[in-house]
Amino acid sequence: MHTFPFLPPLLALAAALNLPSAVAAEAAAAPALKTAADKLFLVGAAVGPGHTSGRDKSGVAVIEQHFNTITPENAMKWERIHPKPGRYDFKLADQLVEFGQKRGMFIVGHTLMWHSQTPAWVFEDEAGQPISREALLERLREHVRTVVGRYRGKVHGWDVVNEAIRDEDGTLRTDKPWYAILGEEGVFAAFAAAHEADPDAELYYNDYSLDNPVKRAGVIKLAQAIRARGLRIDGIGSQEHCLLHWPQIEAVDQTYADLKAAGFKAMVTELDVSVLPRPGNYTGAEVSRRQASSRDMDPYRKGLPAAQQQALAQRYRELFAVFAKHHDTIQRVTLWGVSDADSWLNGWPIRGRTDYALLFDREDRAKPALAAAVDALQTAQR
Ligand code: 9MR
Repeated sequence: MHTFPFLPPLLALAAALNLPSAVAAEAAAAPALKTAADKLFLVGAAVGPGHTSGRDKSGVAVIEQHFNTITPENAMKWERIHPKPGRYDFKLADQLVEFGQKRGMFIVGHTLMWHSQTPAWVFEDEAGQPISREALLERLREHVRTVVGRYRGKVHGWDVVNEAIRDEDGTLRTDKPWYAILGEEGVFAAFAAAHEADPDAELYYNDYSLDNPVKRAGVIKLAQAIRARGLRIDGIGSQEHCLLHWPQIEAVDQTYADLKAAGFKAMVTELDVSVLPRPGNYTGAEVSRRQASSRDMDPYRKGLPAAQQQALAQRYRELFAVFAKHHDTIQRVTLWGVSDADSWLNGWPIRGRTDYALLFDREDRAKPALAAAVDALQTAQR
């Protein structure tokens, strides 16, 4: 049984007995996540148009209270920001940057080069034929220069390249057009163009399932190749899309030890913990993999039972304890969404489910997982 050091004894007892009102009180009593982490790393969330427009008032209040960094969940992806040849749409990205600037936040740009959410026209010439290598390189450079250049001095760090490495063997995804046509040169070109467009911005390579040693080795090798080219790369983003029991916490610990040993800073870029059953061997975050909905795969539509709520809190506690242990390497921890209502896990790998993956519930109330995360951070600094 864990303790609740910041609670008065009666509340702590009630919380330990798992009384619903006490659970809520425990969550409400938790100090801000960013305060608990302020000597360790930045903490943030992926945000969407509901937040940046101000429509989601309680979501904005959570962001202001708990986070000091934001990442656009979708607003800067190629298909959103550059939907047609020669046509950019900066509306939502501008709104996000303004939202972060007003609040003095560290703003992360996500993402410049990804095999997903990139329109088909990018890989075709004007006649609809496969584009030449030189023309694709130029198109990539133009995109990176335009997007990074627009936010020069405002976006502080970029996920330059996202998910270029295969899970199975840690090699480049040469089945995807970016890498089939350009190979590693495309990755180098993206980093070079981003640095030219904003020499002060931090630049990251971002991927999921780094807790898989084969994939981690492939990611580190690619980051080393970027560095060996003399290009700027500040760190490696480790997404951390977790389940309650995957990956094992030892593997998470090893990930940051290995990134440090390889000489890279780390960012935890897309943290969440799904509590729902997973079909087959679905781990990671391959967005193209989905399957049809089914009621037995969606067991908590009416609410999360107390035992699962506590298991989730315990999982967040152990994750934040490991992140705190590696605070000399980890510069930032970003959750992939603000409240459970926002989470992409409600729609992946099965559509239309009710997941509970984040630190705030569907009404933007703090969950026991928040108190557990805060407690882990405080305990690590005692
Ligand atoms: O959470 C994002 C979801 O809203 C989008 O539909 C999806 C496709 O663009 O991308 C999700 O975010 C992904 C992130 O950009 C990269 N890593 C995996 C994330 C979850 O799929």
